[in-house]
This record gives sequence, C-alpha cells and structure tokens, in this order.
Amino acid sequence: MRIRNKALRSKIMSAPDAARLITHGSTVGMSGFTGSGYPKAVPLALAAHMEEQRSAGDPFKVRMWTGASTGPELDGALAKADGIEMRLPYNSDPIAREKINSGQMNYFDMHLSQVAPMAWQGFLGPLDTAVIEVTGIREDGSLIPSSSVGNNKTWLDRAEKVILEVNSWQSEALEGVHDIYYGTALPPARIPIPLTRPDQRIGEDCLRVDPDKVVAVVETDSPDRNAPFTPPDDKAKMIAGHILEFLKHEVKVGRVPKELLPIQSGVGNIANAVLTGLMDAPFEGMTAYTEVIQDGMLDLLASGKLRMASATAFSLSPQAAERVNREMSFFRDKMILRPQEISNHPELVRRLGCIAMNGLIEADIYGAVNSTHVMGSRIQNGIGGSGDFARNAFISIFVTPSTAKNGAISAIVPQASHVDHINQDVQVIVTEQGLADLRGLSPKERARVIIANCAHPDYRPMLEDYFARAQKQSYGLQSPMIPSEALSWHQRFIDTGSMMP
Ligand code: 0RQ
Repeated sequence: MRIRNKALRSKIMSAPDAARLITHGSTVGMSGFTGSGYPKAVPLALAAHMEEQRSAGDPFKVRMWTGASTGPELDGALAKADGIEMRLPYNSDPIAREKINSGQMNYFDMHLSQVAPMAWQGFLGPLDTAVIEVTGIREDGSLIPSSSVGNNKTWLDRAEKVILEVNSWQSEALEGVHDIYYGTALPPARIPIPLTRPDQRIGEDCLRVDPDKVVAVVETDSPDRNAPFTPPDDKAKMIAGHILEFLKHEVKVGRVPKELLPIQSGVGNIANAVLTGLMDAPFEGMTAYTEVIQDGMLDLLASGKLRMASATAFSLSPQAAERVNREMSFFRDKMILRPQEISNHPELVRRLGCIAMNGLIEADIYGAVNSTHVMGSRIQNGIGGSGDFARNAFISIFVTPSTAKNGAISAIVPQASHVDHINQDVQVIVTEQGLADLRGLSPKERARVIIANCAHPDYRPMLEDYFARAQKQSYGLQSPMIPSEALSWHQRFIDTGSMMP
C-alpha cells in the first residue's frame, strides 16, 4: 500500500475535486524537474476547469512555480488553456514557449539554485498551494519523494495548503535514494553546508509535511514523459572527442586527478555524446555532481566507470526511465537525489571543483555566451543551472555545433545578442571544428583562438575581417568592437533568413 498514513488516507479524492481547491489568481508551486516527478492528474484537471471557465467568459489563471521544466500534462496543458499568468523558472515546453514569445505569458527565468532561497526570503510573494508528486506516504506521514526533488521541500514548507499526488508508477525502490537537507537557514544564521564529497549524505531520506495543511491526496499511475533518446550525431561525437582529448591532457599535466573531478553535464544530444564517449575513456571511478541523471550515465554507472551520481532529478528517455524503474535496487546505492538548492549550490560546486559542460546558443569572439535568447529576443528554454555551475566550476566548458539552422546561423558571432555567461565564466568553448582553451587569455587572444578553432569555415573569413577592421576602428583596443556592425549578422538573419551576406 502506497498511502500508509491513516489521516492522509482519509483525504483521498479525485483529481477534478482536488483541482477545484485551487483558486483563480493564486500562486501554485508544482513539483517536477526536466520531465520527471511532476504531478500528472491535478494539472490536467485544472486545465480542463480553466478551459470551461474561459468558455464561460470567466478567465482563470494562476501564477506557477516549478523545479524546472515539467511535462505536457502540466506546462503544456496549462499553457494551452491560457491558464498561466506567470511562470518560473526554466521552461522547455513548446506551447508555453510560444505563449511567452508571443507576449501572452510572463516568464521569470532565474538561476535554479536561487529559486528555493528566494521563495523562502519572501522575494517571490506568498505561495498558496503546493501540488507535489510522491512515491508513497509512510505511517508517520513523511513523504517518499519521486523521480525529482527540485523545490518540493520549500513548496511543502511555504504553501498554505498542499495537494499530494501518489504515483504508483514510480518504483518503490526509490525509497532511500533521496537526501533532503533541512539545515539551510536565512542570513545571518546561515552556516556552511557540510558536504565535501559528491557521495555524502547530509540529510533525511524523506520530505516532511504538516498533515493539517494537506487538503487532498490523489492516486495516479502514470509514467514520467520524457523525450525519446536520439543517438549522438557526427557533430556531437566530434565535440565529445575534443572534450575527451582536453580532459586527458588536463590529467596528463596534473591539473585534474586521474578519476577526474565531479562532472556536471547539461542535457541534450551533445551531453549524451560526451557521456557515451567517457565509456571508452581511460578514467575510472568518476563521480557526477550535477543537476540531472541522464541516459548516458546509466551505462557508466552499470560499468562502474562512474562510481556514483548526485543530482536533483532524472532526465531520462522513456526506455531509460523503464530501465531505472526495473533496476532501481541495483542503481539505488549509486545515486543520490537532492533538493535543487543543494545539487546546484554555488558553495558546493566551487568546493567540489565540478567540471561543468553546458550547451550554448551563440558565443561571441570574446567568449561571452548566450544560452537562452535566439536573435537576442526569442527565448529558447532558459538559463537553468548553467549559471550556477559555470561561474563556480573548476573548469567551465561550453559546447555547440558551429552553425544552426542548416548553416544559416553562425554560433560564433561578432557580438552575442544576449549574454547569460560573461567571458570571465567561460573557460573553454568547443564546436565540432575544435576547442578553444581561453584560460588566462586576454580578449584579443581569446578572439584569435575562438575564430581559428571554433568558427565554421564558411563564417571564419567574415569573423577575421570584422576583427581586423575592429582593431583599426574601435574606440578602445581592449575588446575591439564596431558598434554599428556588431549585431548586423543578427539583423541580416531577421531580414533575409541567413547570416550569410
Ligand atoms: O532548435 O529544435 O527548433 O531546431 O536551439 O539546439 O543544437 O539541438 O542543442 O538541445 O543542446 O540545446 C543552449 C538551447 C542548446 C540548451 C541550448 C536552436 C536549435 C534547436 C536546440 P530546433 P540543439 P541542445 C543545466 C543545463 C540552457 C540551460 C542549460 C539550453 C534548439 O543547452 O537550453 O544550460 N541551455 N541547462 O536550432 C538559433 C542559434 C541556435 C539556435 C541552437 N545560434 N540560433 N537557434 N539553436 N543554436 C545544467 C544541468 O546539469 C542539466
């Protein structure tokens, strides 16, 4: 039996009844992180209710906080019902993205490590309702978390009322995987977080909730819906190859130990290619201190090359999620899921010395990175955890194919049209063309290696030409620039559909 607490068992109701406890204009904190552990029934029922209200000429909207991206039954359904007034943080749902980019939805894109502290500090306003998926409820009323932890601890603490979804699709063997640290405090009472190794447990294996705040318990049996896995393409494999050569060199010259340092890996095709490449690399006993456990890590864990992985959530393809569910007893002592405030904590990323690898949309010749906005204005996803890791990492690596949209866009541009990571936070840039090691280089030196090593050959002469002229015409020569031309590639794309003249 999944719901072992009597008092909470008496609160079982249907999803539509539970959804009706959420009111128009309220702020709702949902569980969910990169497609795992999000509530699956109440948001769908809420969306149906919103649609009814809207057809009756009575708009119904909520302000929504999550861990990160969720699934189509949550972000997709609520965005489709025009039911989200404002959402934070990271979104990757295509319907929500469209509503944001057409100006119909407000989106506050923030560092993932900062969501829980800012909510607690009162910076985000009051939280009315928490809707949290769990794997089970113990006799004493404590909650066994599901496939993501995210901000659940904070939502349960801060919300006036709580709706629980108990999902029996989640493996019962998840019990014991989580490490929920209750030692955070607000300044001036804050103390160091006592974590010095990625495999360390510093908290409890369950979430606490005040049972009097629980207004509904809903039973579900639905899978996490993640994107299917696409095997790495050639460019991703080339990028992975450059990174592996670089890491081998760092070990050889003694800057990185032979088992590497805890790895943080962004999500997507390239990240998975790097992880796949690590299978054949000469590193044994590696660890990951990262945001999400992804497909590429499972084989590494199974082979023992990766000793353990610490994260806040799974971000798995449906096949890999089924595998984890089936083999959870094997994986259990090799994984730890923590609150995102801890998985992404700048203090811990700095202390552990993570090797951070994240994707980018564009980088400029000086190494400033845009991770979020296409042509400076259209949001793709959000900053996610990339800022938490990049600024504090031992080595901060950014990866991208050198062009996008079949060559119509160069990922290396004279000037980034939006900046998420300033050049001080970007130490290495890698494309399929090569790797630019920017450590210790001045802006002009950075420009030379980025253009030579990373730019696509079709765009390289244009960048060389711009950089040469900038050095003659620029107002100053620290980071040479021609303001009237710096964003002209983007304007050309907007006008003609290509950055090529
Ligand atoms: O769009 O799907 O419409 O074709 O962006 O691009 O090349 O498939 O790469 O999936 O790795 O995503 C930066 C978006 C890269 C991601 C970004 C378009 C491209 C495509 C996806 P289509 P790719 P990826 C935290 C990790 C921020 C958050 C983060 C991201 C789509 O890595 O969201 O780092 N990062 N989280 O066509 C126009 C360009 C473009 C472009 C790409 N220059 N111009 N469109 N695209 N470059 C930490 C963790 O631990 C998880």
